[in-house]
Amino acid sequence: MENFIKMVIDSDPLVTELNRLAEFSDVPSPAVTRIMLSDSDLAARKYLCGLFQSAGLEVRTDPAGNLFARWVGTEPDLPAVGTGSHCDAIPHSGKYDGTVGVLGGLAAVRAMQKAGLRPRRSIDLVMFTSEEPTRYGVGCLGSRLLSGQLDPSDADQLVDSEEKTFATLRKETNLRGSLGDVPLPGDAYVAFVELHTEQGPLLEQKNIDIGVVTHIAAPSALRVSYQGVGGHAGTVLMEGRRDALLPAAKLVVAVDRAARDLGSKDTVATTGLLEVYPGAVNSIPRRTQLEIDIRDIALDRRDLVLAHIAREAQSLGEEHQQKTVVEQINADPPATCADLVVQAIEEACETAGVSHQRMISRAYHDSLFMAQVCPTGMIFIPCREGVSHHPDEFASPDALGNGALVLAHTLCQLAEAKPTRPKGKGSNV
Ligand code: HGY
Ligand code: MN
Ligand code: MN
Repeated sequence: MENFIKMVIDSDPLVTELNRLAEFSDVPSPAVTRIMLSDSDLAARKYLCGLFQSAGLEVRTDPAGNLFARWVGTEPDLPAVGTGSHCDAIPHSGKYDGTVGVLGGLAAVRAMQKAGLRPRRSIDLVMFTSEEPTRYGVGCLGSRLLSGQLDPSDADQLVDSEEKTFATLRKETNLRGSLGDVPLPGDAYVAFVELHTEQGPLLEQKNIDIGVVTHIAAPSALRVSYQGVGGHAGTVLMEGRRDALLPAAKLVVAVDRAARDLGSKDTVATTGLLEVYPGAVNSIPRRTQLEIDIRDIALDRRDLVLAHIAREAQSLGEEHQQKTVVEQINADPPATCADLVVQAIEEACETAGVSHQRMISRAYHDSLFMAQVCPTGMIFIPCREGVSHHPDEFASPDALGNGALVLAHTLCQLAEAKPTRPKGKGSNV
C-alpha cells in the first residue's frame, strides 16, 4: 500500500461484544443455541444492528433475513467489497463460530475508521441468515439465495420440525418482500472475504497465527427414513417384528465404514441426527429418520461415498422389509478461493507482522456460495484444540485481534482505502 497505515486492533471491545452476543441463547452459558429467526436470534440481530449503526454503517435486511451493514465508500456507485459471516448457532455449541467474522468485521471497520481511512469502494459487512442447517436441514440458506443457488419458491416451502414453512416464518418475523429479489446482481461485489475460526487443530498445533484458505470442502447431506411396524415391546415375538431402528442402526455403522474404506483422509461422514418414533422404551420403533453429513475436498470422492451410502440405505431397508425413503438434502461443489483475495490476505499478514500458511477448510461456510458470486477468500484464526460446535469452543484475544487486523488490512487493499486526513496522520487504535 503506498500509504502504509498503522492499525492496531484493541481486542477488548471485540471480546466484550462476543460475550454479550453469546447471551442471546436458548441454553445457559457457556453453551449457545441460537436458531435462525428464533427469539434469541431476533434479539441478537437487534443488538448487532445497534452496534452497526453506532459505527455509522447503513443497515438493511433482505427478504431472506440477510443483514447488510454498509460503510459507504467515496465512490458509492462502484461494485463494493463484502465481508462477514453468520451468527446462528447450532444447539449446545459455542460463541465463536461465525460471530468472529461478523464482530471481527466490525472491529476491522472501526480500526480503519480510527486510522482516518475511507474506502473508495463501499464495504458491506454481512450477517448471513441461517448458515447452520438446524432449522430446515439445509445449510447456508441465506448465501444460497444470494448466489442464486436455491430456487426462491423451494426455499419458501422449506418446512421445519414444527411444520412451519420459511414463508410463514418470514411473515411472522416481518421479513418483507419476495425471495425472488434476494439474489445479488452480478457486479454487486468485486471481492468477498470471511474471517472465521479454523474449527480444527492445525494452526494451534503449528503455532501459526493465520490460515489463508485456498479451498473449501464439498458438503452433502442425506435424509433417510424407515417405516417398520411398531407394537408392544413385550408381546410381539421377535419373529414377527419389523423394528425400524434395526436398518437405521446398521446404516449408522455403514456410514462410518464408507468414509473410512472408500475415501481418503479427506473424506468424512457422520450420522448427526437419528430420530426414533414413538420413542418409548416399551414400544417397538415404528419409524426412524436419519440425517447424514458427507464431505470431501475432492468432488468425485465425495460423490462416490454419497452414492454408496444412498444405495446401502436402500438395501438395508429392503433387507428389513421396511418402507424406505432416501432424500438428498444437498450435494454442493467445493470452492476454490480466488488468487486476488488469497494474495491480498497474505500481503495483509505481512503488513500485520503475523505468521500465516495456506490451508483448506474442511468446514463449509457462506464463502462456499459467495465464491459463486465474486472472487472470495477466507481468513482463519486458531481455536483452542480445534474445538468447535461445542461449548468449549475458544479463540484467544490475541487470535481475535490478529484476525481482525489482517481483515482490516485485506479490506484496505480490496476496497482501495485511502487516508481522509493529510498523509502521515496514521494512528494507533
Ligand atoms: O457444518 C459446517 O461445516 C459449518 O460449521 N456449518
Ligand atoms: Mn458451524
Ligand atoms: Mn461457521
